[in-house]
Amino acid sequence: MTKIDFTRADFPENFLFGAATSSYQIEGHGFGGAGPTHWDSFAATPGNVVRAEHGLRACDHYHRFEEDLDLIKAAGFDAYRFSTSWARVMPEGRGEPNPEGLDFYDRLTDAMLERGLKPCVTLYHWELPQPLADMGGWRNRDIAGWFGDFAEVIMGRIGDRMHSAAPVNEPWCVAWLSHFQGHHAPGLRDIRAAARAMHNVLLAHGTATQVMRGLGMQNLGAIFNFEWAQPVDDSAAAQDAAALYDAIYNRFLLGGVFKGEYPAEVLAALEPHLPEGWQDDFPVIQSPVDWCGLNYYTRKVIAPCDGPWPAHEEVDGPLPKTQMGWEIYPDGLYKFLHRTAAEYTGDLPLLITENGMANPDVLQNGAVADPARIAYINAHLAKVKQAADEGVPVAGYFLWSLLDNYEWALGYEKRFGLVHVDFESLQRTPKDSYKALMFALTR
Ligand code: IFM
Repeated sequence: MTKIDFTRADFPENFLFGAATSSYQIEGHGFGGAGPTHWDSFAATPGNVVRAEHGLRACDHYHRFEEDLDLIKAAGFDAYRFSTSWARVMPEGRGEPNPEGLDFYDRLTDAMLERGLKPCVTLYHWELPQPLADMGGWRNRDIAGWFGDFAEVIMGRIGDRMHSAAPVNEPWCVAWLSHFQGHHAPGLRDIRAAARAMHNVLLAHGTATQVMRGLGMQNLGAIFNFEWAQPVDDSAAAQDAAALYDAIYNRFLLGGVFKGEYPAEVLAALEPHLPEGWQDDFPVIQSPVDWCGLNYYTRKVIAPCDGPWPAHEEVDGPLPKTQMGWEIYPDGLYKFLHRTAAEYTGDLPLLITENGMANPDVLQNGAVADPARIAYINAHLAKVKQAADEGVPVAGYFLWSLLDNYEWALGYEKRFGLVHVDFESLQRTPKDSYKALMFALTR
């Protein structure tokens, strides 16, 4: 079995190692009185999700969370990054909370603490309550207030025991992937919807941050996803196309939170669609945070193309790929760590809040050999260490994901877990990558 090339001693003092998941992807949304979400209706619409799979049972973490936390603990992780489902806590999105939902997150929190695991919560990882989607969801500016109320309710219950909290996972996915590209719920392909969602998701982030500060919570962060934009060739047109992709994907949301401004080349197209008075929202959007989370998986090779703005497209790249078809490019993580600190966050701690790979893992004789995943983790940890050695204030690394789970529009086929899940029996089997990490972290 191949091994992890590093031990804790290779990383800065108090560096956190953790495993990450999200509510809709593992819990089983059919249990415990959760309300319908826009993912349920998106998945029920033909053509949106592979085999129209949904999250109603998922990994049944709702009933099996003790077993799952035991796995996190046994691997030697320090922390568990999980998310809270808005629709489980408030089935209508507003108003009356669901006591069963609040009790679930309360028990989950205490079960982490009993095992000595640090609870790192993300409040929203994409399952918008359907009644709020019906009112325009992320297109409606009122969502910032609705989200603030949700933050008050859920953190009023468990916030006192959180090690860290971040309002929204991957705002680019919430806004652009879901409202411009149409790949995720609500499946819109509309520049006006996308522009509004890009802004409103940051307003919601800032509003919830202020609510949590008001509750006395500390160690609050913001989590963004990043993809390195590689021009397809040396032409000026390709350089410009990649720069625009970078501005939309990597710079817009980070710039909103840490600079109080949006990149000019993106504003040129989005400004006519932004809600009136959008500039006045930056004091809320820029509510101070204590750390910045980077979710990193891959790069994209970008070429110019004909058609309306942004007039660029992703093209096939030459590097080895994961089961997602994503190129393996650890240098991108290194470059983003340096760039984020140098241009946006300064001395603020940076955490890699997601990194990992999907692999067509097969359970054979009670084991899963996944040397490709071990190699992927080694290659990325090497870049994290290099950046840390060079002075970037990187403070932690979370694997995506603990379990094989619901990979959104791609259903259950793409396996990201350190632990294999049989989606018939729901049996969990630690893969070789889990065992290799366990060896490295408990040494
Ligand atoms: O599964 C997702 C997760 O929900 C958010 N970040 C990327 C992962 C892999 O696609």
